[in-house]
Amino acid sequence: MTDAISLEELLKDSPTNWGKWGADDEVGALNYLTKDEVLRGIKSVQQGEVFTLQRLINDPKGDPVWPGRSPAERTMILDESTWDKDDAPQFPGGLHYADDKINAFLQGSTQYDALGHVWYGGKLWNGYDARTTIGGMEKASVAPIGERGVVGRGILLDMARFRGKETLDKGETYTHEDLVACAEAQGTPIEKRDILVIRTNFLQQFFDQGDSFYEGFNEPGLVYSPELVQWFQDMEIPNLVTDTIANEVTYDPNNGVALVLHNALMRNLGVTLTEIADLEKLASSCADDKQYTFLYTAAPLKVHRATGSPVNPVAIK
Ligand code: UVW
Repeated sequence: MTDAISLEELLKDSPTNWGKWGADDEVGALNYLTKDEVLRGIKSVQQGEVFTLQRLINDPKGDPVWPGRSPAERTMILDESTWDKDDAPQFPGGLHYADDKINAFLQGSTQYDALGHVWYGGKLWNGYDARTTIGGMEKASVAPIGERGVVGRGILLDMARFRGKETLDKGETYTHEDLVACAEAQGTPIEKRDILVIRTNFLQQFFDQGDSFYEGFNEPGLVYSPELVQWFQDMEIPNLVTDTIANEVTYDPNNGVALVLHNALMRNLGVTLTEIADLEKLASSCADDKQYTFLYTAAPLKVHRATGSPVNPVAIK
């Protein structure tokens, strides 16, 4: 522990949406994605071009994960060699087949965080008691997000290109004002209820640097300010998607606190977080044709009481 200010103190005047969508709500700001928002997203489709935003699980080049997590392990259970053995399962007609399983952190690849994934002060999203996390998320697990699905207008904010860099640097920050300026420079302003999809290309450094990537781990990203939180609230942002492991600067340079926005945005406002997205193909296409908006669709796996789940979001331009 450091002597950094506590999240409770730092965020004591920060807005919350607890109770706004009812005492039982588990999907938070996704409630902003009404039918009209789905239709607004569909209106942004102009070319019929499809981009999948998930990183390969078990990438031969490595899987970037939050420190302390490990990449998925895939184990082959059945393959043709199974039938070299006398005790192989026999099926009428001579059927053979392949089966495998993975042992994976549910947040070990492109993923949705459950709204209850982080907390402080003993309370999760919507005021649920943190003890409801024990042994599995009784409240605000990822399953209700999977059940609902996420569909709306997405807007790519290519912060790396905007800053003229191949990748943002370790610990580099940007604010909501930078997002607005990036959108203006790209020629398409951010609208209320847009799903923000922010590119830093920071994980390129994981592939370039190998294990030394984790030395002094401090990802670039959005940095907390009361004005930024109010902007998310006023803009009714439902979902923040990035290509980093944890969507925000890991340690706030102003106070040293870890993952402030996970708390100010997700725990307090109910903004869903999508992490480790692969935005490279989408971003090159947007840079080529200058169309930065698209229909964004995603649904994490419905895993009972889980804190998060892998996802393969689809953007359609
Ligand atoms: C943590 O909350 C620690 O990580 P993430 O949001 O990346 O799953």
